[in-house]
Amino acid sequence: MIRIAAAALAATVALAPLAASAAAGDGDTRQDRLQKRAEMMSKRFDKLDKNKDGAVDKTEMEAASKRAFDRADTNKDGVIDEAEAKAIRDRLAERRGDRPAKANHKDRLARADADKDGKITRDEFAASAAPWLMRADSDKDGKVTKAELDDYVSTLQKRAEKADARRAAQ
Ligand SMILES: [Ca+2]
Ligand SMILES: [Ca+2]
Ligand SMILES: [Ca+2]
Repeated sequence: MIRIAAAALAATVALAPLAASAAAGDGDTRQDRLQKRAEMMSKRFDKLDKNKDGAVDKTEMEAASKRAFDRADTNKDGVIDEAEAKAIRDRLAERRGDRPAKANHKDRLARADADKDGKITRDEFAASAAPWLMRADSDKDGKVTKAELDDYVSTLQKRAEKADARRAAQ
């Protein structure tokens, strides 16, 4: 049981942005959702930065993705199938302590399955799990510093403010 929980948690690490978006209620504004996402990203960042040098590099991201994949692939056949994906979703839902996985949540895992064969390969998983952070790599040096993450979040925040203002004006 402990092992299962650890596996699900590892999957949660790799799929953090999913959890953050799924945790937000429907009535939240974009800013509310973003705030939750920002907190999640910051926690994620600290976990990913294994050598504690204040930056998350590609190696650290790939290592985290690999660990998460290995744990999610419980039958060790090299792909995350529907049942294993469901286990991730159920665990995320359980962790949030509310209703079963929402549709958007499901869609994101489904989106990782690039060739739509119902199975997520290691490559597909790596491609879907890590890049959320790389978007923050503004100087494109292959690693994301905390400052870059903060900048990225404030850019998203400004965008969300505009979107909320637009929505309020309608
Ligand atoms: Ca690091
Ligand atoms: Ca499998
Ligand atoms: Ca950088």
